[in-house]
Amino acid sequence: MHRTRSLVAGLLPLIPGAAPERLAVWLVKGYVQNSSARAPLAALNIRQYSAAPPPPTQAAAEPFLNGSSSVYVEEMYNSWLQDPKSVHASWDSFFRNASAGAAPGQAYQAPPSLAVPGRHEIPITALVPQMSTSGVSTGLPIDEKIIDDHLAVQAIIRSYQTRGHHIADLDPLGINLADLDATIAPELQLATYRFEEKDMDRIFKLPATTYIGKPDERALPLREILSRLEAAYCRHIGVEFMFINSLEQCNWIRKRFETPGAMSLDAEGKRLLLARVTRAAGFEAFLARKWTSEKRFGLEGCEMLIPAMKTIIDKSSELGVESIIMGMPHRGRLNVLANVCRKPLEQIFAQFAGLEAADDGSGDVKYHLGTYIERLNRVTNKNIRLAVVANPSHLEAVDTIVQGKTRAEQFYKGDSEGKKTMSILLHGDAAFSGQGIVYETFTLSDLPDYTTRGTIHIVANNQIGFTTDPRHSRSSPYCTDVARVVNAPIFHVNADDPEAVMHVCKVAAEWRATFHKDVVVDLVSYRRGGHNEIDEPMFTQPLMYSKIRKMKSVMDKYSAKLIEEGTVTKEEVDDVRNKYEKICEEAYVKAQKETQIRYKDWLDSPWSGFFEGKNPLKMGNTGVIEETLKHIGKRFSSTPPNAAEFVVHKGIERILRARMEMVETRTVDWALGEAMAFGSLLKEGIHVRLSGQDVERGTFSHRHHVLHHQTSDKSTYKPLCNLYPDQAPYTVCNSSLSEFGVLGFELGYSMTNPNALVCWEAQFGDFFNTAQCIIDQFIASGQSKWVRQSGIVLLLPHGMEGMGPEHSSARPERFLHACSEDPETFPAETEEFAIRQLHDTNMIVANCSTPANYFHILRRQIAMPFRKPLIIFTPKSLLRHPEAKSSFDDMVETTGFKRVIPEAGLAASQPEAVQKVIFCSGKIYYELKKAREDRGLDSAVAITRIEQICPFPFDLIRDEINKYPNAQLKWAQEEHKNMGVWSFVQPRFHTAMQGSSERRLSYVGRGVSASPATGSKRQHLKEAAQLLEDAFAGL
Ligand SMILES: Cc1ncc(C[n+]2csc(CCOP(=O)(O)OP(=O)(O)O)c2C)c(N)n1
Ligand SMILES: [Mg+2]
Repeated sequence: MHRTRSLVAGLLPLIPGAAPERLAVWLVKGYVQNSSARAPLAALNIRQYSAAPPPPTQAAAEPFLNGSSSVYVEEMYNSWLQDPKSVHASWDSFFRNASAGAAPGQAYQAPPSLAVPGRHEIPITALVPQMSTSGVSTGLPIDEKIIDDHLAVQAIIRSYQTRGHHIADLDPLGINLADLDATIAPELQLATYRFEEKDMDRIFKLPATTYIGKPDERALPLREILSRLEAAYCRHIGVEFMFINSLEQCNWIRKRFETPGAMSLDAEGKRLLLARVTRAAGFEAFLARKWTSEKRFGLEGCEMLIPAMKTIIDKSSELGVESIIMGMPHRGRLNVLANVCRKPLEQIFAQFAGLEAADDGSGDVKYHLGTYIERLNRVTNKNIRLAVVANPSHLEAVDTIVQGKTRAEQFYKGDSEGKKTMSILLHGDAAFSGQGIVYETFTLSDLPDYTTRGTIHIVANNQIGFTTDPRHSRSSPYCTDVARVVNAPIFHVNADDPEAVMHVCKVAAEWRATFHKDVVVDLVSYRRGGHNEIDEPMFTQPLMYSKIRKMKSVMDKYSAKLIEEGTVTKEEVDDVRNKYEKICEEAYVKAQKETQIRYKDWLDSPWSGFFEGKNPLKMGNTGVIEETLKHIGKRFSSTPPNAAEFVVHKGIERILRARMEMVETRTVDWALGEAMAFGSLLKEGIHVRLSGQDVERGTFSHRHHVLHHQTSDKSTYKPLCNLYPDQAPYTVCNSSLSEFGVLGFELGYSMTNPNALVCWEAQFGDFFNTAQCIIDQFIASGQSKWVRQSGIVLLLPHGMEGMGPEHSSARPERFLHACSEDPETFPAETEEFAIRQLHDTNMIVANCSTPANYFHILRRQIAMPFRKPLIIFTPKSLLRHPEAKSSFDDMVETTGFKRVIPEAGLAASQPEAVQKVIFCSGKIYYELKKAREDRGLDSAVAITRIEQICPFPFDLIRDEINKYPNAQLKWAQEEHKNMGVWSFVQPRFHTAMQGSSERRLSYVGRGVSASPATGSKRQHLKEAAQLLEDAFAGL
């Protein structure tokens, strides 16, 4: 392994290869030929450099002969030989002088420069040793090798910066390679450059692209250059940054790793560091002793995670951050809560006691719970708020939730640059490279409405994922490569070198504060035990674990080092350790007195003041005064105030006119109803955020919340932002093409402020299932597991309209299956029936058939005294259906959301005569209604719509059934029988009928199917017609 670094030790003699003829060879030849009479070649003596600074000389190589100019010069020279006039006069003069025997440096005289030489700029003349300083013409030729060698040194410096991390000593075990690659890049190999041992003491000018020189050093011996590059890039830190396409940022990083002494830590810093490692190790040791076989996903082998996080927090706090939101997986989580957040130890220990919970809900395992703590940062003496967001087992799923929550906090605090609130995301090595959501998280990191202005990522890289080796778990060299996509610098560090870890963490925090971009710290470490405390790692990694068993802990190694260098005494080390153990023991005793655990103590997003003083069963009004509807309607239908300059698309003008006509006739369609819901909330000071793919226009081109100037780029107008001067802000944002990431983001956003309506819309409802994890793990079960509420709204376009298997159904059955309502229990009928149902459910699922009802249900999200996720199946064809319109009468003050819209036509006036009641939900209503009319069955058939599917309106359905004592009861749906709402409503109808065996609800609609919809339009129409036939059959 003949690497350049071997030169430092001067061990490897070089066999110089034949130097290819390049780099202004002509010039050397010319000089030799023409100057031999006046100065012997030997006088050049270019190979006899010494470590001493070269004597100043003016007889120098030409300063412009650097870099890649040699080929150019050669070409120019050849041209000049043929015709001296073919080149510029200055070149002509130069070549004449050179040919006439002018000395190097004399052939061309640059015009005097007014600029002071840069820090690294020294005249190249200073680097050519032993040349005459006297007179104009020494007659010596410039030596090609001087130039070549300087270029080679520049290349070496660049190679270290670019590729040095590949050969850094990153693995504490010394058996793996953090980049999974044992080869050494040619540019880091000695053979690539033509230096010999004796070149080691030659002096080379330092280019402006390096900071290895001290302030007064503009040139260094090669040996020192290599040694400093080694120290900066190839010891325990591997810096990956040269892919960043900003010179400023690259220089910023170079400076922080190359500057001599940059990584040194003072004695106080070392003692603090040791104390932190001691606590991290002490915590795990204490748990291991007290609960030997309990799963805790210990941090042993990567204890440096704790001081790393603390350093980032200290530094960020120093730089002005007041709130940090963190997301992390299982590994070391308890330690983070104890030692980073300083959650009371007795609360953590009580989790091991198997106590009953004092609050409702099913709870979660201890290494998933969140926390929120406000405390004094002792290093900076400033207050800091720390939140660890609760998460499921699903690795990395919490990432964008943390980002959304962070973004929301920044937004509500007016922290538009992210100076006060930031996020830290922790990752395991296998999960970071394996989970696609990580990529989605990075992709959001710089989008205007999603950026958190820089996240610090820390990878607890123990070089294993459960039982799988990295070489089987990723195809990229490093587990962190995904971060390169956003030009985030990546600092790999050997986690057994605490001081190196400190350095990269400080730099990471400074980076984030300076550039507000993501950065990654890769803590290359190991896992001392199995995947968890009861797992046997020797089954699968015998050699790795034989080595691990022999490893001393980082705490032992570091304390020994500090004792040896005299920074601390053994007594001090023991003292810190014993004191922490005593703290743990005392907390243990306290924990044993606890009789219950309280999940509320583990809440990551407390909504202080939101619940206090509220009647949990009192709903606010959702209707609004007509004046408000009118005002919003008009504004929403108007062109921008500067309409004369703002060119609106003709089609939009038509849409706006149609909207205005509706307002004038006191009517709303879907888009207007939605705008009125949003607008009225904005008027009440409620921030509304609508996010998702193409939501600004709306997938079906019905919304148009952002108008685009047709002749001026990026000039837009948002009517809903211009309703009232004192309204709340309205955010409408097209997202990246992600569901998992963006839905998670919006859920996190909704966790921050209960007084905001946060909506995520899927392009077509079906696509929600790529975000299934967010629905299952957070939306459906979040409150039950973590006593945490969210009022997020999911808008899922749904409806069978012949668009094929994937653009038809938003799969209502999937959501209903996850609803926690008991199908067999008719809730107690009190005055608060409806709101108590809402209070008790885990989610609300609705399919509204009128704009008014859509308006009310959106507003109800805020009118409720608590928060629940709302899933709404939204229409496609109904957006423009002439009948799917509502009157202001259904939206004014006295009105509200209708859980059920009963039959209101002819059939309702003579209910005894009704032969059939068809219950349905959503757009099928309009088709059934038309078919009934076509068949002249208006008085024979009642059609009743269920608008809120869950919680199920048991009371209203019972009343509706009882109203038609002689009618058959049908459920009609357009989704296939094994899909849609049928299997949810069937047992509930039975319960609503209170077990009556005389009446039975039967199904009308498509049969079962594996695919949600046919791909054939013809088949679709056939099925739709058949459905209507079946619905009215027998009458
Ligand atoms: C999405 C997901 N898939 C699978 C698992 C099961 N699982 C739990 S931990 C683990 C290994 C994780 O390895 P790594 O990310 O390196 O973290 P480590 O446990 O090594 O700290 C796996 C596969 C999971 N929790 N989440
Ligand atoms: Mg791992």
